[in-house]
Amino acid sequence: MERRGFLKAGAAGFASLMTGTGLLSWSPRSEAATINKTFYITAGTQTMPDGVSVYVKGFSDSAADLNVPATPIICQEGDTLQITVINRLAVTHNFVIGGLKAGDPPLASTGDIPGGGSGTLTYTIPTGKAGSYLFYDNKTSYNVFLGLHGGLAIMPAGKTDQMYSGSPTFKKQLFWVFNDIDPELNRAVQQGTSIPSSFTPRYFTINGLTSLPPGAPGHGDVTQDALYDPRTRLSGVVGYRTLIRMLSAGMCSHAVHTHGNHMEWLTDRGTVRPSIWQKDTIQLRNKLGKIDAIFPFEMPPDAYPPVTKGHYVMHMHDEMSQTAGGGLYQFGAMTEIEFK
Ligand SMILES: [Cu+2]
Repeated sequence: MERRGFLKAGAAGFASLMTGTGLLSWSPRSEAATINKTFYITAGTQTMPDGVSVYVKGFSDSAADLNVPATPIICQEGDTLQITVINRLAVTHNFVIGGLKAGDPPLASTGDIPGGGSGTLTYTIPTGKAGSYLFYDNKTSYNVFLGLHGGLAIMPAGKTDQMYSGSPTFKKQLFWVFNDIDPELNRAVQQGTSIPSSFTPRYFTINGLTSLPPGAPGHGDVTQDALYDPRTRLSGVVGYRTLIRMLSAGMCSHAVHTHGNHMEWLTDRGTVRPSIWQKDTIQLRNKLGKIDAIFPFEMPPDAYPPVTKGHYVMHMHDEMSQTAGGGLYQFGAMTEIEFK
């Protein structure tokens, strides 16, 4: 058992990772800065929508928190990241920033952090690295699935509204970090038994939460319901073009689908697409897949008579990801899109 620092994630734990509206806020600087951040590796349980308690680990903001995913980091090219990770658990962990493109080695790593110890990563970001990154633990092949992951946004130097130099512009940005949970794996890690050789996902999360449809306990609670979580929900008036940085921490490939508008598909696995397709459904690949897309918040073209307000949904077209516990429908990775 990994008892040290054992916590219960819930409203309090998850609430602590919400910052303001939940959007990434960014003001560019003419000079590079050093970004100091400390994460605490903590563990505990999270209750799934069917009542099952699942063991999770996170890169948390304090020793008393359990944040899954971690609070995101935003910075710009030229900045120096100085990230200290304090391991509150008994087993060795690490912290790496994944590569920009599929197959790239990690940008940087703390190296091994023994139980009870700490490690620091210092990395000055060169020009050309603007993009969306998953930071995670790659000490084992499965630590990332337990919740040890988060998003890093690197902005092009001096830019407020482009994700790479010359990209279409946006007004707001946020992360959708997806994970797939096989409770058998989490239980094996908790109990120190052998790691299962197969992976059967039973829960699918977006920024650590699932949707809780009307009538379900927790529906509408911004700390519990992915439909309402301000870190996740798309909310804006017509013209509030929103960049969505989508990262896959999990084992499953997903088909992200938005109602209301098509998305402008900018990148796949760190590579800028040769042309920008407007798509309502985009594949997010498994095993560290990532895509960046802009939800344009245009007047929904299919509505007649024309509308400027309304509620739509992002759900995924791989049906299993919309369930919990092997079939409990609409308790999965989805969120709301609100035209205000
Ligand atoms: Cu649909």
